[in-house]
Amino acid sequence: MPATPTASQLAWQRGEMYMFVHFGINTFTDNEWGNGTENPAWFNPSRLDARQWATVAQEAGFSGIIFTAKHHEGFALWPTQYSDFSVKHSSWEQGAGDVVKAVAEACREAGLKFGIYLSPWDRHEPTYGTPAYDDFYINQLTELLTNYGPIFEVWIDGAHGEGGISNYDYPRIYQTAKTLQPDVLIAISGRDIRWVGNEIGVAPETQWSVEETTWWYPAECDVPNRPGWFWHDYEDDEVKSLKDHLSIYFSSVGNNCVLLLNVPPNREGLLPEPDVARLKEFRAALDAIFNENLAQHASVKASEVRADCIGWSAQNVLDGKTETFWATNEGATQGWLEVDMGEPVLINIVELQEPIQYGQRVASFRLEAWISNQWKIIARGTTIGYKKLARTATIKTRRIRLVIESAKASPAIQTVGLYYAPHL
Ligand code: FUL
Repeated sequence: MPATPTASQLAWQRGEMYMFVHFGINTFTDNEWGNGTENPAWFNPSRLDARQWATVAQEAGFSGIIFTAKHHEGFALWPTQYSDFSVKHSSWEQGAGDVVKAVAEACREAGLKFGIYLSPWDRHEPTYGTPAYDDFYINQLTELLTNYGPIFEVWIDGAHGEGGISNYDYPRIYQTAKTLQPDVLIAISGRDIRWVGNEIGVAPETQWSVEETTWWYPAECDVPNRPGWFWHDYEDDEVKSLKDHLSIYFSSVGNNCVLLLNVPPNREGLLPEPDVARLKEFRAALDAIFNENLAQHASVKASEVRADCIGWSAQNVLDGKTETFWATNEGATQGWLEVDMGEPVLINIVELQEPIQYGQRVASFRLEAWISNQWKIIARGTTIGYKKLARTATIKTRRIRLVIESAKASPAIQTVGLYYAPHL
């Protein structure tokens, strides 16, 4: 059996974009990595409003939020019973507040998924580095996975700086998480979601969500919206540009990955205005580009159509549905699809999707356009997976052909979309 995603992995991938939220005592000390000697009283957002975070995320099209419940310095943003280094001893809400709870509730109200980042590296906890720390981490994880409703993703950072260790009891962490919440996905230092390998939002062109043929292990691109992960006032004018956002979207979501974009709340406890404004522009630009598949009324033909069952027609690639697609016969490793729009259309983006619920198959392809009475190659690519957004020169053409040159199993295509983005 080729590897296929679990139901949670599939839903996660289809969510495409999530918001990472780095917030904590570092927000008040201007650190990126705190050292664990901070005074909890310093954590004092003046008007923290997790609903504002959730509204901004939801309106920008993110499917969920992953929140730093605890970063490397060890300060817990919920009143953990296992340490005094938490919001319980902060000035905020006289120690009666719980940021994790506020974010979890705001996400639920906004229809967003809620996930947590729980740093294994803990520079405050006295047991760190001894076997007792494994219990401590499990205890905190258990609190988070028990008291805050469904958690879709636990982000277990591999960062461990000087004095940190890299080897925690990962099997136990994984077991505990899955026992408490069977649908949770464990990311980075976990088996469900892998780190793409950089923090710039650029996935290498070839992206297999399959490892060792039997293991579905899709990649996530985490990238900060500013130079740092935590808020610093001197970075208010270093927010990523719309051009950066679009380029990151194409090189992450458009390269078979999930995008995890970090937007850090400020000392008030609000997502800063420059980031909020930019996210609005980003949403508007995506809507303008992907509003309408320019091929939606085209007719589609194919090299072959799988014969063992009805319902694999080439035309399925235009119906916008995830459960219908074009399929080739068992044993095929190549094939082509031709989309005829009836009249010339201006395009510069070709969107391709495989029905990944049946695995990932295409290993190389080329795109051709009928220009000046002949087929011209307009793009070449390797993997497709959940989604490939191939950018082409701006061309006017009536017919586009996807030629699958090699595949690990008989190719199937769920979507062909044609778009034009003046911004690009
Ligand atoms: C890294 C951490 O060291 C950064 O502070 C940040 O949390 C990033 C998402 O992961 O490994």
